[in-house]
Amino acid sequence: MALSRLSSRSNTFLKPAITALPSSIRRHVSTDSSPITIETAVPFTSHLCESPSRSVETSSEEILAFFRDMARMRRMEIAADSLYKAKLIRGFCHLYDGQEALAVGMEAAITKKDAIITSYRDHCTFIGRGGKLVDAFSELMGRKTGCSHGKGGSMHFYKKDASFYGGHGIVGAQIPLGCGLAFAQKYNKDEAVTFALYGDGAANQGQLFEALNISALWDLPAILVCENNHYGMGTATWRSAKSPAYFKRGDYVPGLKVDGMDALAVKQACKFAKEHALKNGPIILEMDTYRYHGHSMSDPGSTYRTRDEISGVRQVRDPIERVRKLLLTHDIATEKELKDMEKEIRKEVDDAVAQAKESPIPDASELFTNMYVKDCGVESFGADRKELKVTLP
Ligand SMILES: Cc1ncc(C[n+]2csc(CCOP(=O)(O)OP(=O)(O)O)c2C)c(N)n1
Ligand SMILES: [Mg+2]
Repeated sequence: MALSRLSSRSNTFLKPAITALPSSIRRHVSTDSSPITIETAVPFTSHLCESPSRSVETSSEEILAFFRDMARMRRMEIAADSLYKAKLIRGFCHLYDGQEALAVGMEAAITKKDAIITSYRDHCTFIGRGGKLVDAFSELMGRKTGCSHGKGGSMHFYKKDASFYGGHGIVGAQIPLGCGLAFAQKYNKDEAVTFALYGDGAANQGQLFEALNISALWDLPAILVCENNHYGMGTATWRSAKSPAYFKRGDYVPGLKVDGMDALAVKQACKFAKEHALKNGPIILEMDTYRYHGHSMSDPGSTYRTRDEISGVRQVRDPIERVRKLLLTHDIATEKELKDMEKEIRKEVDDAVAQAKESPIPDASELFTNMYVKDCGVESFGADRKELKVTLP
């Protein structure tokens, strides 16, 4: 079973291929962008294409940024958990802790001209695109200053100026939308690609195969990223998928299986996929990852998997701890420096929560705006078709 393989993995991860930091430049690393090459611990597995090199070019500056960005995402999700329990966040709320390497690794390989579209598990993707913590918390609490003006909530974050197209609640619906974005990019000769993210559960949806067909037929620059966190709600992949080799399930579409808990491997795969997609059309990236929280806030996440399984992944594969180890073994930062950074992040998150709480809730007059194209004259009725009748603005 996939998960026993995961937990038994050795933790000799991220072995350095070259240790290129002379001792004289080991401090002041946050501004050091000189190249370091790190070899990924887990090889890529490919389907109908070559594999990218396991030697990933990076820098102390980038590794430190991975640490800071992932620690910020983790802290944000923990704060969201508390706000939900305090009933300040209502409705659905799906957390991303455990999967952070995907959000940071992907961003390290692409630009804001490249589009991203994802499912309801979207908080960290928004932050990765450059979204502000305060905009995220405001949205979560339904406030006016939220990234969707408080109307979307947890599942519908957007960031138009960074080509982030949401935040979608219908499982798999973002896949054909993402392929449509890729169609527009090709049509407009943008030289950009779209990353459409979906889960292992969504991978069983028919619309994935329809979208793949037309994308492959028209060589669209679509990168379909299956975030295989091994569960769709409470259903393990071995119970839902005849073939759990999601990277191969595009049949005639090339694919790559990637250690999705390793930010550097994710970056390497996304860089490879972007070059491939611009030249040849779609590709599937299966990211082997794990979510620590339950499916959503209403799921304790411990009835269909053991606590030992969760703590095993935390101990051996945690994306933040891997980067911490890398920073320490390469003498890029000390334990104290990293702890201090985490303290600063905690304060940054607390301040953003406090600021978001100050934001007002949207006006009642906003109830019917941003729903339809303006001036269509569409009428909306209440349940009895009498009490509430309004012509949409
Ligand atoms: C069309 C549709 N069917 C069912 C649901 C209910 N539902 C919400 S999330 C989910 C599981 C999806 O799992 P996966 O694709 O693995 O994504 P993950 O939550 O693990 O990120 C289901 C069945 C839905 N939102 N939409
Ligand atoms: Mg899943």
